[in-house]
Amino acid sequence: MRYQHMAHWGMFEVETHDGDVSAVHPFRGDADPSPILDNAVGSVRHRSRVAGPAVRRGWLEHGPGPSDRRGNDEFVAVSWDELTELLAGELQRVVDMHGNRAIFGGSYGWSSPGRFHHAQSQVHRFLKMLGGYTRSVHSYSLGATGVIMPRVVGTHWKLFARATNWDVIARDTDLMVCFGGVPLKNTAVNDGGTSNHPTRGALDALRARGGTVVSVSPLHDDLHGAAERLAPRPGTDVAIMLALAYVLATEGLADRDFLDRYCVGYDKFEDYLLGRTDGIAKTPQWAAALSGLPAETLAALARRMAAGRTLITVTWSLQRVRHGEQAPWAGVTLAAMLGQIGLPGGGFGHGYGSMNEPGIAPVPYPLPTLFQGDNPVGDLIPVAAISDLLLRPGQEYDFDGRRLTYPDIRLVYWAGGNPFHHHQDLGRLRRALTRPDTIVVHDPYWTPTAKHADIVVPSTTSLEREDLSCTRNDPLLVAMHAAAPRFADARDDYDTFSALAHRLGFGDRFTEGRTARQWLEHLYEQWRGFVLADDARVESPPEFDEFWVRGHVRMRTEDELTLFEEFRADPQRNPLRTPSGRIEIFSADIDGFGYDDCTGHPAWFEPEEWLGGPRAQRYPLHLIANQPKTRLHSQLDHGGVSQASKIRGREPVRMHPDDAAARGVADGDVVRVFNDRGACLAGAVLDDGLMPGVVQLATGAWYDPLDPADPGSMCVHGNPNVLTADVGTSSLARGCTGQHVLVQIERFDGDLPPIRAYDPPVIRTR
Ligand code: PGD
Repeated sequence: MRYQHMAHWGMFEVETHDGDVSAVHPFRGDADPSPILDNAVGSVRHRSRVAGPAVRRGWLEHGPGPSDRRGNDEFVAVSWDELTELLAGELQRVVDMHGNRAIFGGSYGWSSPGRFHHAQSQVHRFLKMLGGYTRSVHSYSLGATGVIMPRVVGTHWKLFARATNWDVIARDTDLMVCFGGVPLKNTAVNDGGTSNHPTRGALDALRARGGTVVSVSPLHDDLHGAAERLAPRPGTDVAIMLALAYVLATEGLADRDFLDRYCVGYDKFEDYLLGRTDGIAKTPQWAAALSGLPAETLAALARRMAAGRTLITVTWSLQRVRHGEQAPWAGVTLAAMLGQIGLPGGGFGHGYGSMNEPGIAPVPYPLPTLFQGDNPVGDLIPVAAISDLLLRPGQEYDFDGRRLTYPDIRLVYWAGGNPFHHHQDLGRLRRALTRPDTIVVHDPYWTPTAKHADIVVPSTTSLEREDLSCTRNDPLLVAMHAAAPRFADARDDYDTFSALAHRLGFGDRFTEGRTARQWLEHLYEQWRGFVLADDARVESPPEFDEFWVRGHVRMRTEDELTLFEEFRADPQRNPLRTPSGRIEIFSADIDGFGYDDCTGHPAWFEPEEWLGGPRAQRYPLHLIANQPKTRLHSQLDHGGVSQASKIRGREPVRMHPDDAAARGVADGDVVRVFNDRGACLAGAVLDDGLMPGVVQLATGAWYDPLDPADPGSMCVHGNPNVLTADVGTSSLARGCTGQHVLVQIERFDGDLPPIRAYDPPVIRTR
């Protein structure tokens, strides 16, 4: 028997044996399925599963309150009735004594696909009905972009959802200049799932037609296959873009008509570019000194860009650094100077190679998502300010032109995310997590976040439940069939919240009288109405029962899409949603905020963590902490594909052979990666595809402190977020900056500590 299912990394069929996944078969319609599908084998009954409700002993015995025992205490197994009683009572206490704003329910994280059981939708809907919660805005993926791009081009999500299609690029682009490359490993993944992976094929088709791809990245494998590779010093892409813009401006290659008709503020930017405002002309020579790339190469590239149909792309990773607002802003500005925005195969793209979605044709229908309602509480934080929120109650801070105050948080509620994966400076996060009265975590696994909770709620994995899967850029609506029985005493998050809601007096409102299966039918029928009303639909969706047996329905897609083509065709009728209706190369609003770390036009700001600054004297290696290729984030780190990449159980750190030799490190050695914030062990992999001075350690190894009592303890497993700085991109967006950090590396000759990351904590019965 095979069961059809969906993961964030693709559609597949599952074979099971003894209640667990024994084999995985990719969907036949997928052109390039992801190898990480195999991580699902053995994942349902893995020893790291949370088998039943558990409460931290200190919390159970002493009641709610700040505690430094979190992450270093044993748990007590409780029944579901006890859990419901304790948790409902604690929520009520916090609401009565401190108000709903004392609950932090941001609960950031990817959880698993499926539109109904989506953990964030469930927790947010529940907390809204409870009276609201302090929320988080934007994402770790796109913290800077989410704030800067609406101010520059009036949107951020349309840049991906309505990106120029891969088919158009393969057909029309002459030159694709990719800042950050187009890393295929990231296109394995799509938030909500995907039925096809077209990126590899599209790039191959572009090259077969005679198009050229230029990859600007310190990592050779950020682009597969034939490409011109420019390896700059990390963090200098904006300087490179400015130098390219300088050549266009000074050699008469900028499209003045486009800049006049479709943009505002070019002249102010040009004053900066040419050095009229700060005395520094942003010449190729100037950028060469910063980036290490030859000035002639940059000048020649600029001229080639102006000579044909050119697409400039910027990966999301380039905005996950200090001053991350600048790279996408400078990229749009450069594309505007070429005058090809809105033309097939030309202009700007953001996120090709960051996730599967950009470049895939969108569907024109609303998705069958769970309506969450309004949040009666107005307090918010930018998502990556979690430690500041907990450590600085009452303190004011800047965000996107506003002055906000951190509320005093008493209860933290997390379902479907892993802050010990996603947040920076984990030592600081651990100190922050000592402050609240109560931390609640729903997760199928004993992640490090679950181990730091007071109340741990065992969730099912998506494989144990039925759901609907679809995303805004995939033609299929998919029936996700349950493949395995529920593990031990795990429950769907929906059932947990239903029980809590009943205990708190709003159960009927929360469930609307529906079982989970009835919710799926309800969401499907609503969605079916939209499709049936569309005369141009490609397929008529059948009634639910037939759909469920058939497995999927194909939707119409908007093919041949070019980003901003309507705006180009008629900027008066189709203005951008910016104050001017045009592309804001200069933003009077941002200028008016008076921030010194994000001014009115794109500019070069020297970061703290880069090889050209004073900090590199102490920590001379630039670590790129990017997305892993063997799993999604921290999910299924214990799976076979992820484990096969580890070196003596540690996450691999890639180093240039010269850097390794200078430290007496051989391939396969365990090394200590450190700076003044923390340290971790990792396994050395020598690779001359990295530029010297650059090392790479992916995120996602489960945090595993040598001494769980010590917040500053070394992670023995290789989580780079013990090293990264907990500092926002700028006063404007305060986005995550985890992608870059300076470190030193030495061979580790001590006794190798065991990996305990996947072991459950001590759990006693009463
Ligand atoms: P995941 O590992 O996906 O990481 O951070 P995120 O928190 O999303 O965590 C999801 C959790 O949900 C897992 O623990 C999983 O078990 C759980 N889960 C799955 N299904 C369910 C369910 O049905 N119910 C419940 N309750 N739980 C479920 C990702 C974040 O990390 C992102 S998006 C980015 S882009 C960032 N990138 C970087 C980076 O580039 N560099 C650094 N240094 N750090 C980063 N962190 C960010």
